[in-house]
Amino acid sequence: MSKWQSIDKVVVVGLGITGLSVLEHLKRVDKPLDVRVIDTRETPPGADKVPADVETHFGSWNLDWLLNADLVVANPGIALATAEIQQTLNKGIPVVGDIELFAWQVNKPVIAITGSNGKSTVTDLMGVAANAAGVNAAIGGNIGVPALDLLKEDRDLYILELSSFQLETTSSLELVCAAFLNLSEDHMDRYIGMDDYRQAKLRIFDHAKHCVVNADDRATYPESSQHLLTEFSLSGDTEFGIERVGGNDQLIHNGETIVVSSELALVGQHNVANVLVVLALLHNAGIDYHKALGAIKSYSGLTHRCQVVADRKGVKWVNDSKATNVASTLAALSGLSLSGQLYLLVGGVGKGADFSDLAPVLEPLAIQLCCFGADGNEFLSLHPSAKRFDTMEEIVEWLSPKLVEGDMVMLSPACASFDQFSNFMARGEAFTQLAKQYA
Ligand code: LK3
Repeated sequence: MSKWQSIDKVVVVGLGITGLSVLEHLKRVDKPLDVRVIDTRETPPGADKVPADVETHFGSWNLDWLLNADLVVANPGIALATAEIQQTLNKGIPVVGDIELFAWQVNKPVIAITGSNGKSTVTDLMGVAANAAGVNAAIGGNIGVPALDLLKEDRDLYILELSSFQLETTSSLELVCAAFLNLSEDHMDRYIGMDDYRQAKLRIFDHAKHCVVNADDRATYPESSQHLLTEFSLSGDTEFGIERVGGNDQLIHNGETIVVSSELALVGQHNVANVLVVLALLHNAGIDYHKALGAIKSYSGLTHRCQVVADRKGVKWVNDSKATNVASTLAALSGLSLSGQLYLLVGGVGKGADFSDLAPVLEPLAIQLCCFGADGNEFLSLHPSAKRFDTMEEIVEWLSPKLVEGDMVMLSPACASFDQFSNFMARGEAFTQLAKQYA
């Protein structure tokens, strides 16, 4: 309540499912508020679901509304550097995100996960594992359900995936433990450089009791020495680590083997790291991970993440639409073994990324690189096979008559989807439809 005492006029910027969750939450606040919504899109998603007593301004900014607000709640899709937001901040008006409102309200323990890659897998698996260990936990944030919607049900633990954008507008989130998985280039259209991006992610540790960090990636460490660190690593001697025995990774906690990688349904080294983080988070949250081992072993991963969506006539179709940056596509390619040709679909919104790290990995592969979308041209120099298309439909129409047993068609685009889709999920569903149609 106290946070709301001097707040009467709230302006929500950006609709969509997060904006709607904010509007609903503001209704539940124990005081009447004057709530308005601005979205620069003419018909933003969710426009038809705005409550009748909320005034809307769509299609452009409304500086007058912003400058007369007591609080502005900004969608993570809006850069704080936007001139209108800067003017608001300069007038001393607080600009927060939905995660900050969540922090004001929540009265149960919260765990949060950030990083450039793997955060959805860790968040989802953490939810599965906590529930298997008997904890009534819910997951949300940058994955599936907006954080504020989680508060509609009473849970004993909240597990949040947080993006750097969400962390920028969050300042009072207290966490029982937080994990920063890794840092690689992404969102260079919104940050002035890697350090700017890293600093946004490091905010996750500001009020965290335990900090889970990656000893193989020092960029994940907080800058102050005030924090309680739990380190994990795939190479060094850390509290959570691995020991290689006969080609198998033993996942170790303080010298004790917890699980062997061959027992995991998840594959790949990056997933071994993801499981280590889940074990570290469970441990730091006081949850007995032994009770969760069955669930962890059988966890087979997320939709849109290296998911086989069709397997016919010896040809596998793999949906990795969730690969929205270079490191994610590299992870999908690592350890890939196939007897035939790989048709790799890349492109979309490049976000100012440097794609050249893909070239040496593509070079030895039997590959046909199929480039599409707004920044598809950025991939043309990465492999001699590269061919330009406008859409995934065109690609699939072109390649399907060429497919032979042993081939694989994989969407792992290394880009955001906003040029042609509402999000990576819609892109993955479109690919799955094509796979089902042509496989
Ligand atoms: O960067 S994001 O957090 N996520 C995208 C990425 O590239 O990682 C996901 C890409 C995809 O799904 O293909 C992000 C960027 C822009 C967003 C814009 C938005 C909502 C959420 C976003 C998340 O709406 C813009 C509203 C503006 C109204 C003034």
